Amino acid sequence: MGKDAIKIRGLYAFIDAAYVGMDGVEEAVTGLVSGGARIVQLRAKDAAPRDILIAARVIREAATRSGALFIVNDRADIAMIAGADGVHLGQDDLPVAEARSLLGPDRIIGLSTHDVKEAVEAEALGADYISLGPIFPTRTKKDAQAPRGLPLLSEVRSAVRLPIVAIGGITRENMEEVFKAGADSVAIISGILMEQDIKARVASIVSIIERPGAYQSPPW
Ligand code: 3NM
Repeated sequence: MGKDAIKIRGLYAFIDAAYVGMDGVEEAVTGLVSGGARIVQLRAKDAAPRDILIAARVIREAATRSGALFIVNDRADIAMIAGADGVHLGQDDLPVAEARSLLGPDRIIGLSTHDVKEAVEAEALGADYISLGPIFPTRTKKDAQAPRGLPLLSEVRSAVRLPIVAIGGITRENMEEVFKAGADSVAIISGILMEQDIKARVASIVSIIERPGAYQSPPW
């Protein structure tokens, strides 16, 4: 397991080019990390690889300055070249084993899952964490599957030991029930990036998550 996988908890924030544009990457990462985000993923589904690399280098610098983890979506090659802390793979991206042979034992590999079977497989394949979604309806992912709901999250919680990042339609207002259903981390894209003041929204989310006694250490 990548040595930093243990840090996959709390807010999992995104720099999604569909919301901020490739020109807005620097401002977005500054807002996220200055608001207190400890994990940032670059998601740029429609951008050219060389533009993704440029953005990744900008984020790498900002994340290093603030001590945040930096994960690249889909592209293990760009994650390596930019010196990211890890990659997040979809079910149709490079297999975990091949990504692991590129990234080595210490970098983090996350895998998107949508049901118990995929979650259990992800653990067997050596992923460091899984995402599970969409929990609620989302407009951010064009090809998102049907919403899974919180009962499935609890089922997956009982089936795997890996950190679970719940994703899809999560907001500051509903995240508490998502943690209670078993998530270690909540991924929030539109619920942060559509806000006028990204930094303030992140700070408000982080202050709720880190409120003393709000979330007990999970038993798993
Ligand atoms: N993956 P928002 S849902 C990127 O189900 C992504 O695997 C999903 O965006 C999955 O927070 C999703 O704006 C979009 O709903 C999440």
